[in-house]
Amino acid sequence: MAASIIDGKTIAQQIRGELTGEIAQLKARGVIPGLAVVLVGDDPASRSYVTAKEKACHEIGIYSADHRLPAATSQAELMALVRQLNGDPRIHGILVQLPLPKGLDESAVLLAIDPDKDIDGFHPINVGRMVIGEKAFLPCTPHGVIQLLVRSGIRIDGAHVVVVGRSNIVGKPLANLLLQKSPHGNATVTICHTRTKDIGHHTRQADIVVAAAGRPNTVTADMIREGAVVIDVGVNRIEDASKKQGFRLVGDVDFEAVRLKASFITPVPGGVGPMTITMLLYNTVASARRHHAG
Ligand code: L34
Repeated sequence: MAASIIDGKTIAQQIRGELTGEIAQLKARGVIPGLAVVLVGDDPASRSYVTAKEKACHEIGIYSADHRLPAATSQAELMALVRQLNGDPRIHGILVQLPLPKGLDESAVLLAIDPDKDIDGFHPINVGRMVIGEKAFLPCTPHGVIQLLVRSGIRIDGAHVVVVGRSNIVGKPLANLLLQKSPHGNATVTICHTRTKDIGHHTRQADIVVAAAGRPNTVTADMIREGAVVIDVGVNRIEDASKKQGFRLVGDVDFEAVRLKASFITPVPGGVGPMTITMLLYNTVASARRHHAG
């Protein structure tokens, strides 16, 4: 079987279209959703993601406040900025792009963000709320993966999903969302990681495989059951002198071989990446609405 390609750009565009109406309603009440974007240091990939996020805000009518700080920024300076943004009424969402440069304490920064402005869903309060199934900001990449599945007509309820990767940003929260007792959950979830003995043994049982390991070729064709759904969260830069930027992007999945066996597969680029950005817009709009409820 040759897989259908799940087009993340098209689905992202569809959701952005839905948000446009909500933003118009907020604006009619004098509310402009506002996102503060904080980037510390000059990691090229982070810089490109942050730029794409700001552009997406601009296109849809979300106010974005750009804060680009040098890698030498101190913990105290960064904490002071977060506190200032916590108190800024124009700002409904605070995004501190990860990873932070060495020497900065990531968890202290995430803890300093007002949970009601934590549109990444990384504050322990929101992580905890998500785990027990309470209303919370859902982390953007996991939420984007779920939307890709749901909007492609792929049934999560009752499916066996194998998540490869256990990061705090993707693997752990995604596994949690998938097993929630909810219409977009109810999956049987297995999590594999670097210490798993035989990852293929697990992935071959899966109806849906999510690759979120951060390493090219982590999921190869021999690891996939015929007809399985494969979601590739990886975004890896591979040196390539034939490209004008000097690199090309690959995911964690051996795409060309796996697409011949899977029923659905996401490409890289153009799969999960655009959804991550879209769910950030979604959370920012939701936060603006909550801040101005009633
Ligand atoms: N705080 N840090 C915070 N929140 C996040 O949600 C993220 N993440 C991850 C890294 N750090 C973060 C992102 O924004 C990963 N990530 C992200 C966002 C966008 C894209 C990829 C990763 C993306 O747009 N990918 C495009 C290709 C981009 C390119 O050309 O370089 C794609 O089509 O996959």
